[in-house]
This record gives sequence, structure tokens and C-alpha cells, in this order.
Amino acid sequence: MQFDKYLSQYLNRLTDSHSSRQMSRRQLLKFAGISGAGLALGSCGTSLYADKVRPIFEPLNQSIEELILQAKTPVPEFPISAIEPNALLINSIDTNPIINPNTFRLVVDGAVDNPMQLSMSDVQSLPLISMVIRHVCVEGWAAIVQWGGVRLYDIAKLVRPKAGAKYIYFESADNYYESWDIASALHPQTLLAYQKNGQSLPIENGAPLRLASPIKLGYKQSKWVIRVTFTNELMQDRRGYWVDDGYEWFAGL
Ligand SMILES: Nc1nc2c(c(=O)[nH]1)N[C@H]1C(S)=C(S)[C@@H](COP(=O)(O)O)O[C@H]1N2
Ligand SMILES: [Mo]
Repeated sequence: MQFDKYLSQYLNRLTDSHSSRQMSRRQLLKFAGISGAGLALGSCGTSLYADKVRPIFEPLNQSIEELILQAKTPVPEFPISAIEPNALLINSIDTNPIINPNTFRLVVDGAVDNPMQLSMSDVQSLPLISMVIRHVCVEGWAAIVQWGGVRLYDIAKLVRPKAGAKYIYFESADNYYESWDIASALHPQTLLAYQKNGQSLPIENGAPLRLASPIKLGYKQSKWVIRVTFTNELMQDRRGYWVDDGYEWFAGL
């Protein structure tokens, strides 16, 4: 069997195992290896150099894999038919920042062995994951939305977080900022999304890249993410735009 065919079947099986809410350590580590292979195959001829691709065949370092395992098991997803196309309200602190997707580079840095700047085509060479989940805003509304994008876990495989990395900061183009525990950020359903309900992500929803995850409240889902920084410590007076105003930091669902 051709290796890339094998790979897509394998990824499908893994997606199935997500929806059954089970993911053993063995599956997780296998997933880690195979998603790296997917990138290596998909990125021929892109700006991801071979020396950056090679190490992702290995799982992340043990302390981070152990933290990820402590995260909740995968959250059940909804069928496409459950999408509520008009229920996701725009909630923004300021006017929409306009980011040119052709010149945009996502900076990924901090406590990592291999800091990177990823173009949208670099990001899009990683496996595209689709999920239909409920977005929950503390202001009293919720919406079932489909998001398409890449696992933050797959980006972590590229930059290789150092063993002490425990948190990730997300900086946005509208001066919004958030920080997550690394286990939640690298959960298999935490995505940097570039699609909403089957279409390109609209600007008002955070284009070109926003966070989307079924395990955190709406205010943790940063839009217009421009920088992802791994860190060992949080700055206590700068944990999140709303968090610094008194909202709960963990904000798990
Ligand atoms: N950069 C940025 N991200 C953000 C916000 C924001 O104002 N700026 N608002 C947050 C809040 S409170 C919610 S509920 C969701 C809303 O996402 P939406 O506007 O795509 O519905 O985005 C979150 N992410
Ligand atoms: Mo919100």
C-alpha cells in the first residue's frame, strides 16, 4: 500500500478513536509519530526545511507528553447537521485588525528548541482537522460551530517545547492576549482554526488564525493569533485580557 494512503487511513482511524472518547497512551504516541510523517510528506517543496521536519517523528519530551495525558479525554463532537450558523455572536474588544494572509507569519517562540515563523501555507501543510463543537460565552450565549484548522499539538511537534514548558501565551493583533496550561493547549481538539462552518474564517471571527477548543470558555479562544509563546512561568499580572479583569484563568468547560 502506498504510504500516504496508509497514512490517511491511519489518521481516519485516530479521528474515530477521538470520537469514542478513548485515547490510550499508545494511540497518543502513535498519533504523535504519524502526524509528523504527514507533515513531512505534505511539506515537500514548502518553506519548512528538512532539518525542521526530521525531529517531529519523535514524540514530544516525556514531561510534556505526561502533562498532555492528564488533560481530559476527547469531548464528543456534534454532527454537521447540528451547526447553528447564526448563533455565534461576534464578541470583540476593538475593531477588527486586518491581517494580510499572504505576508502573515505566525511567530512560535519561547521555551522551545526550534522557534519558527510559519506562513499560512506552512500552517496549511499540517493535517487539517475538522470538528463541530459548542462555543460557550460567559455573557450567556452558546453556539454549535464547525471549525477547521491545525492541532496546536502538531505545531508543538515542529518547535519542540523544552521540558519545563508549562504554559502557552497567545498574543493577538488587537492587543488581546491569553495564556493556557500546556495540557489544554496541546489537547487533540485544540485547534488554530482557519475555517468556520466549511468556509474560510471570516475576519470578524479572527482570520487568518484563531483558537478553537471544546474544553475552554469563549474568552480563552483568542482570535487573530499572531504569536504563540511557550513558557515555564506565567506573568501574574498578565494572564489574559479578561482574566486580568477578574475572570477565571483556567476557564474549563
Ligand atoms: N483577539 C480577540 N480574541 C477574542 C476576543 C476578542 O475580543 N479579541 N473575544 C473573545 C470572546 S469573549 C469570545 S466569546 C469569542 C467570540 O468569538 P467570535 O467573535 O468569533 O464569536 O472570542 C474570544 N476571542
Ligand atoms: Mo465571550
